[in-house]
This record gives sequence, C-alpha cells and structure tokens, in this order.
Amino acid sequence: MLKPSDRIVILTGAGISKESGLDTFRCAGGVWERVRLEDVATPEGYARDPDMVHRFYNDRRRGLLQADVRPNAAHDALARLEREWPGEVLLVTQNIDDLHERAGSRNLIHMHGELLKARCGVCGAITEIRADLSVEDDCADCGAVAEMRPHVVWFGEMPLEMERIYQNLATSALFVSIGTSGNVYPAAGFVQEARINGAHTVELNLEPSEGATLFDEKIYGPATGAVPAFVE
Ligand code: BJW
Repeated sequence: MLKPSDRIVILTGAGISKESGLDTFRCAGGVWERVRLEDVATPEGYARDPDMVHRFYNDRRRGLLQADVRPNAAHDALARLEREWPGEVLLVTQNIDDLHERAGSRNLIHMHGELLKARCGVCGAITEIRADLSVEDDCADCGAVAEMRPHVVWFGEMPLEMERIYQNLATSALFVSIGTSGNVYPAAGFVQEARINGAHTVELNLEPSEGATLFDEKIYGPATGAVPAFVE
C-alpha cells in the first residue's frame, strides 16, 4: 500500500514499555492506583507539595535506571523501521522513559518530556539528570536558587513540539498508535488529524483504546509480539 517515499508517524504510550518492566498509568496496578494524578502530575500539585512530586519522579527515575529495565522487541522493531524505511519515520512518544533512544530511535519527539532531564523554572535551561532531584537544587545556567523541576508535561501544560507533530501528521501516509489508552489529549486526537489528511490508521494495543473505532486497522496483543510482526 505504501510508496517507499511515504512518511510514517508512530505514536507510542506506556503500553510499549510495560514488558520492559515499567508500569502503565491506567491499567490494573498502574501508576494512578498508587498516587492521585492531581497531586503529582499538575502544576497545582507541584506548587502545593514539591517534595512529594520530587519523591514520585525520583522513584520512577531510579526504577528506569535499574539494570533489568531495557528496551524490548517492540522498541527494537521501531528503531529498525526508522533505519530501514526509505521515507521518513517520525516517532512521537508520550513516554518519559528513554527506552526508544536506547533501542536506537533517533527521529523522536518526547511530547510529554523526559524523566532523565530537569528544567529551570526561571530560564528554561534543560539539564540531564540521573540522580535524585530536590526542591533545593539550583539552576547552574542562570544561578536561580531552588528552581529546578522535572522536565515533564503535566495536565494543563502545553505538550512539546506540537507544531512539528501536526506538520508531520498532515503529510503522513500511515499513522500507527501503539500502547496508549487514548485518554489524554492532544495525543488522543492525532488519529483524527491523520485521517483528515488521508493517512491509513492502525492501532496496536493490548485492548481496544478509547478511540478504537477511528482506526482503519486494529491489532490486539502484547507489544513485543504485535509490533515486530507489524513492522516485518
Ligand atoms: C499494552 C501492554 C502491552 C498494556 N502491549 N499494550 C481536549 C483537547 C486538548 C486537551 C484536553 C482536551 N480535553 C482535556 C484536555 C486536557 C488534558 C487531558 O487530556 N485530560 C484528559 C484526562 C481528559 N490534557 C492536557 O492537559 C495536556 N495538555 C494540553 O492539552 O495542553 C493544551 C492546553 C494547555 C493549557 C491550556 C489550554 C490548553 C497535557 C497532558 C499531559 C499528560 N501527562 C502525563 C504525565 C507525564 C509525566 C509522567 O509520566 O509522569 O502523561 S499523564 C499520563 O498519561 C502520561 C502519559 O503519557 C499519558 C497517556 O497515557 P498512556 O501512555 O496512554 O498510558 P495508559 O496507562 O493510559 O494506557 C496504556 C495502554 O497500554 C492501555 O490501553 C493498555 O491496554 C495498553 N497496554 N500493556 C501493548 N504489553
């Protein structure tokens, strides 16, 4: 169906990293069963109790850096697709882990930010961070005191690189959504954007997502099986 010059846009969510040992948000036993999203994933929650928010992200950062958390066959297959497809493959991930990079994906947008980065609340400078972050951390770039926050996009904040994402959605021939429940906008609306512009749309997920009826093709099963099979 596709021409070699066609652009492919792929959206990934927490489900692709589940088999690498990272929790999803809304599945049984997921992140939102342990903490209230209003407390840890909103600017208001951070203003109320920054210590608690830092503890939440420090725990997740330590989890991501454990030796047994590695890219799985689904991350590997997407990196291979980017290397081997003659047209452009843009990978847009809602995930803040770094498993796509570790697998070798390079044309990648982290629309909800990155767990291994911190951002200065004053000058916006972004720094790599692998250790714990605390309310006392200062900004090396502008000297601001106690202004570093996790470089993640909370509810009510604008996701990153939206213009580039919509430009790519408008010109893609194939849109593939992998491992996302379709509960969070604007990512949940990408399928409609791609369809309007004539793309073929495919959902790969463990179960039908909120927007399942909007996809032309649906494949249900664990990502480590479904994604490599689809890429081949
Ligand atoms: C497997 C599997 C396996 C399991 N194999 N699959 C309409 C338009 C625009 C915005 C809105 C709107 N309506 C409401 C909004 C606002 C809001 C929103 O969407 N709210 C909804 C709850 C209704 N959106 C926002 O606020 C966003 N910003 C925004 O819209 O800015 C514009 C604006 C700004 C200011 C003023 C006005 C407008 C920002 C959203 C930020 C989301 N942030 C989080 C936290 C990030 C940091 C962190 O990780 O802690 O991002 S929330 C959380 O949800 C995280 C995820 O990226 C995101 C999506 O979750 P995901 O990836 O889909 O995970 P799950 O758990 O939901 O699903 C996993 C799926 O995998 C399941 O389906 C499983 O079946 C499957 N699965 N195992 C394959 N092995």
